Amino acid sequence: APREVAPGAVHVPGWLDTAAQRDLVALCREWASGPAGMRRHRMPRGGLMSVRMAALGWYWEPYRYSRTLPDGSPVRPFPDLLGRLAREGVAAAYGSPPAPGSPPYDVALVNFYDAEAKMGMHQDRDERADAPVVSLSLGDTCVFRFGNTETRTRPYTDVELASGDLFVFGGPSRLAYHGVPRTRPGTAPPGIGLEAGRLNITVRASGLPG
Ligand code: MD3
Ligand code: FE
Repeated sequence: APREVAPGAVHVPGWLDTAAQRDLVALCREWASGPAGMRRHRMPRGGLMSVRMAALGWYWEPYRYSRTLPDGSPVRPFPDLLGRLAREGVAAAYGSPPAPGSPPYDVALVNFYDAEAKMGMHQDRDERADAPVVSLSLGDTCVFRFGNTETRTRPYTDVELASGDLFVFGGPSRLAYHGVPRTRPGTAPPGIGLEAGRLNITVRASGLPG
């Protein structure tokens, strides 16, 4: 059942069944192959992110979207399947799908965490649309830290995100600080084709002109 962690932030544990998780893991492998696949980005101050990222629809690097990769080659197209899943996810979390005329879901970021990877507290503010972000978790469970909109420190709430969980972040939660302080290696369920590590797919509306 959906659980509202904060206004607009809704966690739906076990939203994806094993078959759907297995299909998404296989697609992530495909999306991770090729030029925009599984890069460790360098932050503006020089540090290398421990999370590996692949981009679909738009290329993301700290902290902007672009239509092409740094070498000028095109980004992999945004899959219709992820647009459908995002709208279904919004409906499952909020009780109704996005209103007609809402900005279209057009970008997905696929994050891969090995046993050591983590993501520091940050806001997602590179999008020009206020559509909710839809997050799907696969593989190892993680500790997800959901904070406030003012600071990257307390108060925050830690939530365990397991394989198959849906999380939707909209409304007042859209600009909350959040991060992943750790994963729990060895907790991935059998039968989804991901023996070690964690994948997270976030689907977003960039609000940028097509
Ligand atoms: C709250 N990813 O890609 S997913 C990210 O698990 C990111 O890989 C984390 O933070 C991960 O930017 C957390 C949950 C999430 C995603 C986007 C959000 C929470 C969010 C955007 C706004 C507020
Ligand atoms: Fe984020």
